Amino acid sequence: MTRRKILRYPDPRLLTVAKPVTRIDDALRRLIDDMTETMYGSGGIGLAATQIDVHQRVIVMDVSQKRDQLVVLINPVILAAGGSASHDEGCLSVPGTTIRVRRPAWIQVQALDREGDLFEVRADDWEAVCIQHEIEHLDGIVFTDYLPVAQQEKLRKQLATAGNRRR
Ligand code: GNR
Ligand code: NI
Repeated sequence: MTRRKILRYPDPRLLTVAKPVTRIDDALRRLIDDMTETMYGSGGIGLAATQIDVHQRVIVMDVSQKRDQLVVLINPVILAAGGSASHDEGCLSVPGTTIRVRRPAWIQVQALDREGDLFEVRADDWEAVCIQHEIEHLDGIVFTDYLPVAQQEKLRKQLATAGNRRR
């Protein structure tokens, strides 16, 4: 397993729309292992393949306290959603920034697991927040899109210099 570099906003590669996975093979499972190591290694509760510059519809997440409940979602689809809730969200691609985002409070999701078997899960709380946040990454959306354009512009400038310093 290898920890991969996470793309930082405003990297234009974060705007790429990921393609559905068509083969679940060893190469894909290696990608999943790398994403898992990258997520745990950086302390995130989720990671979309987009964030490591791989534009396939793959998500890993673990919202458990003990960090021992890994969930892999391949080609995830939201079948139903309801309610409404706001949470302060963070993003590994936008370090040091939290944004309050209002989203459906629960979702019913269908996806393939790492063996290629279809499963469904009803998610709420942080799990629902995380899955929606990750699916947006797969669609080329970053949560900064929820900010007014003037604030997006300001943040882009701040992070462009902060990011360069860290590299
Ligand atoms: O680690 C993460 N924490 C988080 C907190 C609140 C809402 C969403 C998230 S996802 C984020 C990891 C990440 O950037 N995934 O794309
Ligand atoms: Ni994110």
